[in-house]
Amino acid sequence: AQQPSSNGSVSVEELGDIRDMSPLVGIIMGSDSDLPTMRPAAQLLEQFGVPFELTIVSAHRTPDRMFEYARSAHERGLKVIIAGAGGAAHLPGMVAALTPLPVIGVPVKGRCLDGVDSLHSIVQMPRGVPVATVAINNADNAALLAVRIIGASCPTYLEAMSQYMEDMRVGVEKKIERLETTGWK
Ligand code: RP5
Repeated sequence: AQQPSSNGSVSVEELGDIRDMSPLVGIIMGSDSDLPTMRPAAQLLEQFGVPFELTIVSAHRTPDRMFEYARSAHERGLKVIIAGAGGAAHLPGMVAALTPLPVIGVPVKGRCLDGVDSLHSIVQMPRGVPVATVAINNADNAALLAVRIIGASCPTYLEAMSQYMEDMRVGVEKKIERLETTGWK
């Protein structure tokens, strides 16, 4: 498969099998119980032709693995890390403290407190250590943000994002049209 070039000469369709490309995005999560919430991020990256890797890294249960993952991430060629966690959700913040890469945090709704605990744990970072936090359980937006970040230096993905936005606009227009013909029933 070809790597996307910075002059945008390769379209997403021409990229080939993303499994043959080195991952640009790392999707990590604190537990396998986060997987159903985080899977849409992987699906969207696949749709955009962005090579990614996905694994479990827990700030509390596997701290050494977290250090190793975060410290080696940029040397391994990753450009963005998406980190999902629930409850005392320290994973995104700790990873952001260990890597110069942009980190996107996904607050995962747990069994109690409706995910507000996760949201607050992830969003309330101290000045100097940013985590771009998306809405509770919104792994889709984490992936879309990752595509935009990578797209800033890779026109192939920027064009794919513009197309995605256009498709979304057309989808809403069609819904409005349908509802107008049925008298909003
Ligand atoms: C966090 O604790 C994980 O990110 C998960 O959301 C939460 C609960 O984990 P399990 O007890 O389900 O493994 O570390």
